[in-house]
Amino acid sequence: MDKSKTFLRIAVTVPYFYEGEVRDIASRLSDGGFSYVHIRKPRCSASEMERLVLSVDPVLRKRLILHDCHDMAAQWGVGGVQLNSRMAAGFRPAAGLIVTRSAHSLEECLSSAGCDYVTLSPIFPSISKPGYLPSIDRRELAGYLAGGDRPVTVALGGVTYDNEATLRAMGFDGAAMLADAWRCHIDPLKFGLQLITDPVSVSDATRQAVAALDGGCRWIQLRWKDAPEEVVAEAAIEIRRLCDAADAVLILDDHVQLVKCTGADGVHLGRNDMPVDEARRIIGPGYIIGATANTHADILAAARAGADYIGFGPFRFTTTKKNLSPVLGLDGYRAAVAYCREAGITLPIVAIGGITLADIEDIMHTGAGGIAMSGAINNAADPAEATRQILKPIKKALIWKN
Ligand code: TZP
Ligand code: MG
Repeated sequence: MDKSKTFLRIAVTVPYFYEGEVRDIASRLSDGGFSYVHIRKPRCSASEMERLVLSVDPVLRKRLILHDCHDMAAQWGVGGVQLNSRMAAGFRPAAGLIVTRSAHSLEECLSSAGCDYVTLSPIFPSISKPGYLPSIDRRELAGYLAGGDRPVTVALGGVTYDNEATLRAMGFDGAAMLADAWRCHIDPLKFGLQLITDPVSVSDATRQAVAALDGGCRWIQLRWKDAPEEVVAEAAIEIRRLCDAADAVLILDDHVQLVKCTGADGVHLGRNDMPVDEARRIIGPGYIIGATANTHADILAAARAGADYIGFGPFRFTTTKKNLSPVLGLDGYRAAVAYCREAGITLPIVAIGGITLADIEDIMHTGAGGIAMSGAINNAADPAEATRQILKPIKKALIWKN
């Protein structure tokens, strides 16, 4: 491997298997700019692994690196294997296999001479494991990376598309992403305002969506409690069409099983709905999952389970939702934002519950990433105009923040 030229971009799979994974792997390898995909499925069986690996096109399969089932690598036609220091001792790779090593210290990197590349982690606070923080001394790391006599070294842990340039500048030879390689990437400005529907009919649902989209909202949550599944599906398909025309995001409240068949971008789950990790395994990592939280413990649990944003509320009392949790007020948002910073949770906190135009500036000042609203838009005399007014302070705060 020519160290001076190649910057390796590597994707590490999510730890579970999901429908559509083969297509996702192929897209990362064919047009996603990734050199290799590491297949990391802790505690999987050899037959599960075989099914996944053999479903990948044989040409692309040459760029898969197995974290498990090493003995099968040559027979399955994959490109290589990833070993840890423990495994490396007795392992004799078949000729032609790429051999990579995992390391958690510079000493481990330096003892990995002879392998094709080594992944060093964690470099940044982990996204998939909140609280898993970097411990390698930055000065020693800089010295190591500047040195010539070391293996090709790829950063792992908290790596995102956004910090890839930083890693190049630090002297790394590559970047390995886990969460960021597979998740749905949404412009944070779209996440600024979520319109939550509160309809009595399909036409009412579409009317609410049309008004919010006209007003500039780019994120609709179809929420329709107590409606039969087929009626929610009908409304979702209509609103999907509207959202496509406006380049807007559509998520469904509760109905995990309708996400893929209606073409929605994801789902919002309350505290008594399907658990986030269970929904994640059903729809996979490329869809948005929002989770309702009322406490810091809820936020942490949602982040660990793989949520993409937190619907944190209620801000104040509202009649839109039954069985309301305790109200949080501005102090609740300040405390939650501080808690997330401390706990290494980077998910946007979306404020919800009884919010009006007059509250937005203050709420955004707490560090919240966005606002979710129902009544203040749907019940306004002119919902599109109300949306326009509401978006002004949100955009101002987000442009300043980003
Ligand atoms: N979850 C917490 S409060 C709420 C939901 C769905 C309702 C938000 O509606 P409104 O009318 O903006 O209070
Ligand atoms: Mg719900």
